[in-house]
Amino acid sequence: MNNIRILTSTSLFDGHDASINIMRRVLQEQGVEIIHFGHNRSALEIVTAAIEEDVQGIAITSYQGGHIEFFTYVRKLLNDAGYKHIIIVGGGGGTILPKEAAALEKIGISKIFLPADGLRLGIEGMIKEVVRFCNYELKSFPKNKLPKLNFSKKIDPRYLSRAITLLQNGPIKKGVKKSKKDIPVIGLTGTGGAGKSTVCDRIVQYFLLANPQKTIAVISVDPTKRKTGGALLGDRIRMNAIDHPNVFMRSLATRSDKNSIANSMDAVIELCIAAGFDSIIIETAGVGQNDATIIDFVSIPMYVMTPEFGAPTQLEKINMIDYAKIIAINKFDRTGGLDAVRDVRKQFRRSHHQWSDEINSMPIFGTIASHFNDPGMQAM
Ligand code: B12
Repeated sequence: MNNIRILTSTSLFDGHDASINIMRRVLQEQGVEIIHFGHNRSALEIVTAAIEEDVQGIAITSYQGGHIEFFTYVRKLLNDAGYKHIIIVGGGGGTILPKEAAALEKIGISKIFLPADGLRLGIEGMIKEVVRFCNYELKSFPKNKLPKLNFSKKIDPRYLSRAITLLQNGPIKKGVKKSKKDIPVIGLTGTGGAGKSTVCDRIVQYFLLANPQKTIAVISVDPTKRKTGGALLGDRIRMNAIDHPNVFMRSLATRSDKNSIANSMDAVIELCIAAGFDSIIIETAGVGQNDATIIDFVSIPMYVMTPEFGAPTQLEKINMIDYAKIIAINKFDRTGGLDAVRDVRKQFRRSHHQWSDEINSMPIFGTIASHFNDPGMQAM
């Protein structure tokens, strides 16, 4: 089987996400990398994400009644951008009539799954059919042959996203040219669930406010499941600021259960620099006390943690405290937030040997990234 990546979402104005959540879990069990986009997403958002993520397929559920217009518009936007190859499948239970499903299949939607298909095939059977549709290899685009991009992106994401795919799927090429350009590369790492993606989203938001002309690439890594080979690439769902012409975002699976970064990380960074981005953020998969892999790839290592790290002695074991240039104690409003900031500042001062510096001058910030205008995030 090829490395299959599928974007899953519900349609615009549709909160019925139970069905797509079931389907994406079964897809992941079949070894597929899922970029889950949640619910209530516009056709343009879905198409932009599908192009940046370079997926083979998109699975959409639509229960809101506008399925003919919605699926048709997604197909049109993809075709206009040169992405006729992306498979679209969907479902919407009894809200989509068999004759409407047939009409959609005529305009290039590969399959609309009706309740009758569920009865005939079962969920696993339907998912096997989706995997069969999407099991094809992505090859490099003929040079400069794509149609003009019909939506605004300062840097055309299409060649870059395909180059990243080829890097991840092929043998790792050491030959990606090292750039001489020196741009800030932020490495965001930290424990799973600490809120790295939300912190990342805020950094992008503030970056765009402070540098309206500058571009930024965000590469988010999530773990590949050892048991199935599938992955839930769920960071995109947390990112609101990326819906912007100056931002490119790509989710990557580790493709190994031993790493917190993707197999092709350094080459992906070089590709983003060569594409002309002014800055890059790499977000790793969740890490434990030991993992500081990211520091070899970035110029500004950042660590995101929560106040629940246990006794202060636990801090002495965390490798990233020795290397981080900035630390966010996120979800700072939880019990023990202030104590956590003090303890981490002390540990930071010890491990960086900054004995003569004022404890409050350590770059440790209590943040609540999910809050609008959070003073901790702004200070950071
Ligand atoms: C569960 C449900 C809800 C839950 C949603 C929970 C959630 N988080 O998803 C709640 C209670 C919140 C809800 C709310 C509403 N709902 Co509602 N809801 C349903 C219900 C009962 C089931 C939908 C469902 O998830 N089915 C489970 C899936 C797995 O099965 P299925 O739909 O039969 O799909 C089959 C195939 O199509 C296929 N399939 C489906 N999708 C996909 C995708 C892929 C990739 C594949 C391979 C296969 C596949 O798999 C199934 C196998 O047989 C339907 C009625 C019904 N009985 O279908 C109404 C229904 C969809 N809801 C309806 C409405 C009106 C609403 C509300 C607007 C009500 C209101 N006034 O507030 C709100 C809107 C909420 C919102 N924000 O969008 C209407 C829509 C009418 C329309 N479009 O004309 C329906 C049809 C009920 C009705 N008869 O009036 N709803």
